Amino acid sequence: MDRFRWRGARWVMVVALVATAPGMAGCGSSKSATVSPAAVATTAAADVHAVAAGDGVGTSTSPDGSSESTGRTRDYFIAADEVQWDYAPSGRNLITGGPFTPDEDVFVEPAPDRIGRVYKKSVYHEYTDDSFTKLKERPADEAYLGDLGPTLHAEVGDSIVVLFKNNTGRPVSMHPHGVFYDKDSEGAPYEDGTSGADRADDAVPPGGTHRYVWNVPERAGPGPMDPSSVMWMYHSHADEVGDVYAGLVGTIIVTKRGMARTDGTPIDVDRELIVNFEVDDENKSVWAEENAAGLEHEAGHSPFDDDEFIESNLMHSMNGFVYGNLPGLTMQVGQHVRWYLMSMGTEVDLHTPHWHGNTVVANGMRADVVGLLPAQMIVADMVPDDPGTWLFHCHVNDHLVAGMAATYTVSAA
Ligand SMILES: [Cu+2]
Repeated sequence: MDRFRWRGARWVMVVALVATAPGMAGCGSSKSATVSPAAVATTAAADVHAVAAGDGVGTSTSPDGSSESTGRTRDYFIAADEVQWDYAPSGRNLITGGPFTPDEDVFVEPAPDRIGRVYKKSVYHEYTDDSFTKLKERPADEAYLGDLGPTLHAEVGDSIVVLFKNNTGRPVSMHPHGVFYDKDSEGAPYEDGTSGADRADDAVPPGGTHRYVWNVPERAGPGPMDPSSVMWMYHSHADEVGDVYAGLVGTIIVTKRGMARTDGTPIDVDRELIVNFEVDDENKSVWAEENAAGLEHEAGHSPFDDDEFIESNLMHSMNGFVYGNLPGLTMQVGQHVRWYLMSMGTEVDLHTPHWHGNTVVANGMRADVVGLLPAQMIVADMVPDDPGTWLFHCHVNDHLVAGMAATYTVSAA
């Protein structure tokens, strides 16, 4: 276990060894690494600085933008915020180009006994600093992320430090997949024999803050058959089911050592796109009762006794959008596009994302459909050669007709 106890002096020593290995950058600079404007345009960039600055561990950037040494701490300021989320902000079915049909209105049309397409949700937002007073603006080319939280990037060897604030009225947490954490950074309450400070991460109370430290050893990075980066998710685990359906989900992208730009994105990828396929069961969100408050229903019954009401709250979404409302999946012919796909949910959440027009390589195999089960993640690389606006949808019939469809656009090079 010792080599995984990446704390204090031992962690610094590991970093120092890496930084001075043959072919790696030398030491000497203790100044903070800066994030280039290009980097800001492609990621929700962290405040990045070298681990153990002042201990002789430095960072440098090569002409192509790749970082030559690792061991950065990537600081993020993330809050859980309450929002009113619109699953179809255009008010139309942008796949058909027309108004919603009666069958589609089941999910999106508000009525005296139906919620419609706008729900109270909780989502992760990135802030500029620990005052949590200013949201970090999401670049226009990341608008497609929708209700997904900020994308956290890291290179193998780095640490991710999240100062988390809970601005919602419910206890929530941040539980990461894949990375290395101690018990005070797991973000999940269960009887694990811990106590005191080791439980402060489990469920951060309303108004509270917690500092999550997630290290990124080799086993959190790409394996032998993976491309230059892999994805992990993070999500709230205080009320595992209710929090995730409320919207508290985001992703972590880990790039192979030596393959990252300063902002952590892989140098061999031009465009990263992250899409979560999920039947958002708003009946099981922590806000379900509040969302249903004031609706008409049979005297003496809850609206949740009504099967048709239950059905109307199953939002077959991609990043929180239905019926083509997911915006901005854009790219150019010849670019190296990396799709990071994931799913959340329950037994209905078996999804088969399918691209029209172009193909991908996933798990080393050519495909235009890939498979996802709940909480599964898959990386698919595309070099589009066919310009146009193309359908990108779940191929499960029931999901497709319920709105799990979007388009992506390939422009000429
Ligand atoms: Cu599906």
